[in-house]
Amino acid sequence: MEVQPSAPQGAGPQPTKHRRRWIAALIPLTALALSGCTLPSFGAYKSDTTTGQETYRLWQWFSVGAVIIGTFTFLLIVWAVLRYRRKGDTIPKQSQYHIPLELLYTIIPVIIVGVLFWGTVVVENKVVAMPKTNVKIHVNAFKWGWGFTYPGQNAVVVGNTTQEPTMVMPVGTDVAVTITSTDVMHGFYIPQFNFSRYALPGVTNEVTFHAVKTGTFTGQCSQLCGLYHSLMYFKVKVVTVTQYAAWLHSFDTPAGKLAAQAAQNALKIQMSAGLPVVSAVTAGVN
Ligand SMILES: [Cu+2]
Repeated sequence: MEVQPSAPQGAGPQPTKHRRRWIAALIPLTALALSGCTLPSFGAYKSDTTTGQETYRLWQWFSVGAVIIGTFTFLLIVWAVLRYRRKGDTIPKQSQYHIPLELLYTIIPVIIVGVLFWGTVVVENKVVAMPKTNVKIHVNAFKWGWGFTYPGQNAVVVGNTTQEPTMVMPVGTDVAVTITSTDVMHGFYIPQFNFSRYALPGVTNEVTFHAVKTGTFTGQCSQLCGLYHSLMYFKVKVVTVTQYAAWLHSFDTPAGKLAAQAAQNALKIQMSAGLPVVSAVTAGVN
């Protein structure tokens, strides 16, 4: 490889001090832009349920607050670094017992924490509210799958590691969901609902979903529960109220009842097997 003789000192154009500063400022900004800061979602799902959207808005406000406070702190650090960067400079004037300043930097963070706390409490209260409704779904997790039953109805949906079950629910309606587990801790997680809740043995967790649009969403177990945890997927299908009624009625026909019974039996076998059962039945029109 041919080695180019280096240019004599001072021959080429030297970057000005000004330009060097610009380059130094652009490096962190480029890193910030390239690191994928998605706006205005800040990386969260907008969500398709009313409470999920509340959570999303809370996340947005928290993120905006974090950006403002982070920028302010960053600028203060940069200012201090540049202002006192020269070696040999004497230590800047030290302010001790500056009461107004000390009060300011104590009170402002307390107010910030108070606002974050207040916003969280307001949204959490909405998320855990259980308005009265006739539409109910019971979710049961087990090693390694999900069973969805509809109290007062014949509908049963069961799935396992090789066959994702689909939880069908109506749009624009409060749907009361109870969550349990047969064996160990699982996590009932629907990313696009901004929702996750433990499925616990011996404990019944409750939540109400109010979906704002129809569609099919992916759900999965969010707790490392054992060997086939990574295969514990399910689907959530939000349909119109009419489609939901028709789907429920499909289990009331003799054929539907048989399918539901088969699904119930499959559910029992799966729960007692503790191993993935390939031949599980997913009943109903999914
Ligand atoms: Cu699990």
